[in-house]
Amino acid sequence: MENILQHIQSSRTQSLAVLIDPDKFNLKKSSQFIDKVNKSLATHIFIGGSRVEDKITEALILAIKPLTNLPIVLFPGDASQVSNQADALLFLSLVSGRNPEYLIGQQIKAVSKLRNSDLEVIPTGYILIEGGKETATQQVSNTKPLSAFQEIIDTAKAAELLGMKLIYLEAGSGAQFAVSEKIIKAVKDEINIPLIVGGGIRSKDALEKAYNSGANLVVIGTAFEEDESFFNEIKR
Ligand code: 1GP
Repeated sequence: MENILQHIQSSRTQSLAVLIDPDKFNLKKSSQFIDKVNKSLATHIFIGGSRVEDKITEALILAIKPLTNLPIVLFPGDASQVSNQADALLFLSLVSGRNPEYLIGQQIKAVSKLRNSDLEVIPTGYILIEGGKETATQQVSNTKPLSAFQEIIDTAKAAELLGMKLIYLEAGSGAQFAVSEKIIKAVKDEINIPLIVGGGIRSKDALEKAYNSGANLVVIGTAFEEDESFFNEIKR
């Protein structure tokens, strides 16, 4: 069977991940929320956040797993959020930053959980890009987002050359500005691996723009958290 990375790579249609932050999600609303996800264009459910209490992530996965056939992919802010109950893990390295803890430290801490797990582990170059306001990722990782055009492109290429299998361009959750079409296009032209784009995407138009610029997968969290009627805009 095709794994999750192969599917993102080979899929002719673009993918959409609904991001659930375990810290903000009300478990009692699981079935109502997941029902809307199932009826939307979403192809994946991503789970993760910058600050999440221990064990909440696993409880969330166990609650939603019986409610959907969509793959559940961990997008963890730190090693404590790694759970064998998911289908795959974005094994993120924050390559835009210069904080060793988020380049390699948390990854080492995750190994004891991964050694005997059957999670699909997807090495991902995670690039934080200036999105108009200070985001949780920035605060927690104590790193600065990139804004220089060539540096963003070179960072993505370096991550690919290091062997990363995905690049994630992140404007930050709730960003004021999503990653620009110009940046998405330029990175897409430079790399030969799939591209994920997220942060600050709040409309169907912005979603289309990201796809048309070359995103293979778009991640949306805040727009759904703030207003579930957004699901109606992106119905199957
Ligand atoms: C954040 O890229 C994701 O890590 C999604 O961002 O919450 O702004 O949609 P939003």
